[in-house]
Amino acid sequence: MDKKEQQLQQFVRENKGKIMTSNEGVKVSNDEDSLKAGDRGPTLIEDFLFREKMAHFDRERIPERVVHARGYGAYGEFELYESLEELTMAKFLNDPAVKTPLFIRFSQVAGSRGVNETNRDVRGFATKFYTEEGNFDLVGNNIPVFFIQDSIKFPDLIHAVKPEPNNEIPQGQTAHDTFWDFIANNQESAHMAMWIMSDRTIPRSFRMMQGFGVHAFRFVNKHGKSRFVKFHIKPVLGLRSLIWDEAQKLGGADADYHRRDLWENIEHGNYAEYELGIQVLEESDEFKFDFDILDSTKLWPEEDVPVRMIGKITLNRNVDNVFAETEQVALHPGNIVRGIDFTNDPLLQGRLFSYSDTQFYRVGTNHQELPINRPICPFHNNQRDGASRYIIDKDRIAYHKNSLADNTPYTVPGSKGGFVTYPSLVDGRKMRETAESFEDHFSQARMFWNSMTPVEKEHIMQAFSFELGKVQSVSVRQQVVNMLGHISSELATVVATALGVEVPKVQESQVKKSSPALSLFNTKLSPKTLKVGVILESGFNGRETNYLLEQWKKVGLQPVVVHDELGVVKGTDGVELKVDQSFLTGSPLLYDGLYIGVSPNANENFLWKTKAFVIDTYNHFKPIGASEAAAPILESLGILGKPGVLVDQNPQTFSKEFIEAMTIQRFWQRM
Ligand code: HDE
Repeated sequence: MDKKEQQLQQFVRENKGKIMTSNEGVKVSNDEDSLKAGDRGPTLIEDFLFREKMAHFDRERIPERVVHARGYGAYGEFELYESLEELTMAKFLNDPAVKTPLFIRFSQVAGSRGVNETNRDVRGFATKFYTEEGNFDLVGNNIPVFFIQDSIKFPDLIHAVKPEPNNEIPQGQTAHDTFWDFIANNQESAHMAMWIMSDRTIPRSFRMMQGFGVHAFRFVNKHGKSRFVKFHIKPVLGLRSLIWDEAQKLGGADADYHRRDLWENIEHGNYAEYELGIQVLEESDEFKFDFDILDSTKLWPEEDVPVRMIGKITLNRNVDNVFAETEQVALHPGNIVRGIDFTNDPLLQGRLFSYSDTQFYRVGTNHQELPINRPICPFHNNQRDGASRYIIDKDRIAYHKNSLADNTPYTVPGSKGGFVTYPSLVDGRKMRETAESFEDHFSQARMFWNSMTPVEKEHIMQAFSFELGKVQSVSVRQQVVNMLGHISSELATVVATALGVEVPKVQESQVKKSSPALSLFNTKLSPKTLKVGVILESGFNGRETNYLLEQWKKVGLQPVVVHDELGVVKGTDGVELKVDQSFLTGSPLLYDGLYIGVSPNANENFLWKTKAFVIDTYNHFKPIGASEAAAPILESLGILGKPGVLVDQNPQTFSKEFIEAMTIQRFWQRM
């Protein structure tokens, strides 16, 4: 048990097998009838048990986060590969022997707490490291850049993306007028607009997406030397995304798709693993780039500033109570520890105010005392009182400086571990202006476009055409397309044609550079934890199917047996398999690939449903495997021999080929 878990255990309560009492400790004899005057009479206000229960219920909800309302979290740990002493004093980055407990909350930005989880949206990727020197929160996203450059515009951006105020439509979607009106009229969003129209915003799993700290931070070492740093988190399973048609339909098949994926995999011991990486820039290199390194609408290309992997993150424990832990967790980019510091990035500076301010309002004055938020190191100061104060400070002295308590709690200088702000030079007139170096909005958007494979480009063009096709204002459509013209004429032309607006006559960016690291298709993939729907009819080939399932499980694939009824399905050779999902409770959307052990002689209804599953899987470019007996079914659908469609003529070779096909996952040649 790590230190955080030990701390949490003090607050965990189990109610099973216990006597029911009120919160004041009075034993309850009846929790079904309120106290009434006669058995048909009115309820009496004297009923303190009723009043307590109902009044508490009435206050069960706290205000949801104004953004990132829907989220899901888990605990884990961070292990450092080697000491980073030369870069930072942060103790958790100095000693590879120390395992740092952490909590990560993944989230969606736009929707309310109940929104469908596969909507196109940026995902929050927010980590609280419980270090020995206090909490360090890396509150990032799954995209390395942001819409705006100055945080004063954040309320405007969010007003534009949220459901429109007159009819509260649409929920958790960017496909509406006000959002695209904002983008067209705030062109620093151009780069981010490209990212959000890519498949990054419809990830396959929280376990298969990247995280980015976005801003430039600082590392400061014990000699007081500072360097700029950006944080990256890369998933061990590689990057995978859904496709748009799947994402939309999954909203109906399983609105909890992502939390279920994370929760189930952690429950099954398939821990989510990532590597933490850093890009480091010497202070002397601050002005060596053709963009401003403090501008959060720009990334530092990995080919120019390599990402150094510094440690491993493992998520290995689900929460006990989503409200107490995931809903009450108070993440804040201002939570830093010695050895890490802020930069002047104007987007970061505004966030430093917003997060603690929102936590004070949302969770309360003493939110830092809650079990999920407490640091694992001792904490003492002269802050006192406030709503729902939990700690009982028994000292008489609550001021600094004092003589009555020997001037304690005492402060400590930097040399003894006290936090000391890096003394960066600040010199300038007060003004409300954007730096000239922040003014190029299209070069990196173009670089992103150049870095995409043809399939990714196709998806981006479709996404723009879909989203803008939902926009009612022709003028807004035209304005966005005009903006796209600065990025790529090809993109603007395709989208303009789809929308029936004019092809813009603007000069496209001349940037030729591309950054291969930006493509979703350049990561090493693993078949681990992918799901295979296995449709079996009664009398399926028992020995062969058992063999295949075993081989697949060995590499970490997760077969899901599908039949027309739940219970068990009986095959030859005395093999009986538990049915995990029926045609009714399952869906081809929920599997990453399909295997059919069904013969053309199966009853018509069964065949019909099998075919429906095959067609969907095929249309989503996913692998399809079939027993030899099932081959005629594929033939009748005209897909036999197509890419990623495999027939089992020899179980040994077939099982391997199917695993390879699952690893590849999408057979775009079918497009
Ligand atoms: Fe946030 N953001 N944000 N944001 N953000 C919040 O804080 C804000 C920004 C991010 O799982 C809020 O606790 C401003 C960038 C995540 O609990 C709020 C600006 C990035 C989460 C807030 C930004 C993020 C939030 C709402 C403009 C990526 C969820 C509730 C500068 C680097 C954290 C809350 C969780 C949440 C403000 C922009 C990531 C209102 C003012 C850039 C992952 O304080």
